[in-house]
Amino acid sequence: MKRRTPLAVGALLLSATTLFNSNVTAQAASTAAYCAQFCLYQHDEHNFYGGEWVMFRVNGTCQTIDGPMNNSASSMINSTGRTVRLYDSSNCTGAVGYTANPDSEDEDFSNNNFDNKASSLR
Ligand SMILES: [Ca+2]
Ligand SMILES: [Ca+2]
Repeated sequence: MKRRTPLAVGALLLSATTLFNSNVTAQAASTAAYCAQFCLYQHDEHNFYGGEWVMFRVNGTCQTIDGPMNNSASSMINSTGRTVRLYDSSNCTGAVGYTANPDSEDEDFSNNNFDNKASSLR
């Protein structure tokens, strides 16, 4: 019976590692699904794990995208009932570069020719 103890400990450690990894994955998925407003993600496929993500409260006014997300957004989730427009320039000037429909999501801005460009939104 004593000879089996190390194996049992090893199995326990393996289980703990597996549990931890699955927790991280579950947390990432649930946080992405949890976007209650309008969220921008630095990478494709809403992959904020290792990248930035920012949630905006869309209220009809222009909001500047600051910090590392400026010119870096690659995907979005729009959980609002509003149309959200993204602009390449700051202060919502110039042409609308991307239009997010109400209650929609987009895993990749590349096919919209708007990857890593958003600097403001309304
Ligand atoms: Ca990006
Ligand atoms: Ca820009």
